Amino acid sequence: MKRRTFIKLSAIGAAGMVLPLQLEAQAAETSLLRPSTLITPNADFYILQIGEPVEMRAAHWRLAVTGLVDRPGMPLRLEEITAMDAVTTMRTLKCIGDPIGTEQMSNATWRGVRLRDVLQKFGVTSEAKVVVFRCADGYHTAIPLADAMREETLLAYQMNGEPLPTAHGFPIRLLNPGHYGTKNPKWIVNIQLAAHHESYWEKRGWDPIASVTLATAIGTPSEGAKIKAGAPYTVSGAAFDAGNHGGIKSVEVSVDYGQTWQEAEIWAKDTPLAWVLWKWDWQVPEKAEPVEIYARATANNGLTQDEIGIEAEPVGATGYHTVDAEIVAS
Ligand SMILES: Nc1nc2c(c(=O)[nH]1)N[C@H]1C(S)=C(S)[C@@H](COP(=O)(O)O)O[C@H]1N2
Ligand SMILES: [Mo]
Repeated sequence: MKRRTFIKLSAIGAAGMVLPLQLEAQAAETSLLRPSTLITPNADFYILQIGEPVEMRAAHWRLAVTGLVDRPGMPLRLEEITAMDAVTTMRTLKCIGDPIGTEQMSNATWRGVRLRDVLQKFGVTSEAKVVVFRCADGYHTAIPLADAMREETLLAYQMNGEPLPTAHGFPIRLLNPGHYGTKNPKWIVNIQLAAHHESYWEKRGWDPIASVTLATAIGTPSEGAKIKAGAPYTVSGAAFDAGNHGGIKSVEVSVDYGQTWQEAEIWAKDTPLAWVLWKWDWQVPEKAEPVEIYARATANNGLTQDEIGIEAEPVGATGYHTVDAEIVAS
């Protein structure tokens, strides 16, 4: 895992070495919020796809818009798309396959055009019900026409001020608000209006809707961390609902198995389509003992995360994130 800064020390066998190393790691970790920035740098943004990334050359790339359209036309060149009205906005992407609390969630500022502006150039017929995206790596996925027509649904060509990196779909990817990564295809080469389509991951049992659920991930401490007794410690992380429940209202932390909850401070936020970052300053008790840290989010529509979770497959994981840590004598 590329962004893990701390190597877990539990594997170290020589008893004499363990203590000093653990304390060093704990001291450093105390000052580190994870995620530490609202915007994930491109080099740290998670990457996920069915095969190898595809290197496409802008000069050769074309976007064909086909199927149930009123005015079939020439495929679009990249310059034609970048010449259109642009939108710059923050968006978090998250993988549907993630267990609660993992790192396949990142946030960037993207620039692109509204998908509906592109579709309207070709005219959508009344028989069209879905928009199918075919990608250069063989991936394909469809979204309902109503989602495609949302003002926030974008074809992005820039990420954090740079041309979309190859790994993230150069030259063009979809940003589909409210939906997991599966519905945000990269390396798009064809957009097809259709009556029906069975997408790559649906054929393999995953949810065709892929709507993001309310969730929180604890970034610090990480699993197995040693926390110094009697000292201040900052628990921190990210929460996200992709706007599906009105955005994140609050995040709470529990260090007593969910009996009592403390409100965390939301210290970074932007649009509901981006994650919020939160932290809670804990005065760690004197007693050395194992501790489980829980975090849960409440959305603006009043929904609070449930303790009982479900596995990621097929609709995305739910439940609190819990981290097992240990309070150690200082
Ligand atoms: N062309 C293509 N697009 C794709 C995929 C893929 O395999 N091929 N995987 C999807 C999945 S499952 C996720 S989680 C996101 C990840 O986007 P990222 O790699 O930019 O973080 O890409 C989505 N778009
Ligand atoms: Mo994913």
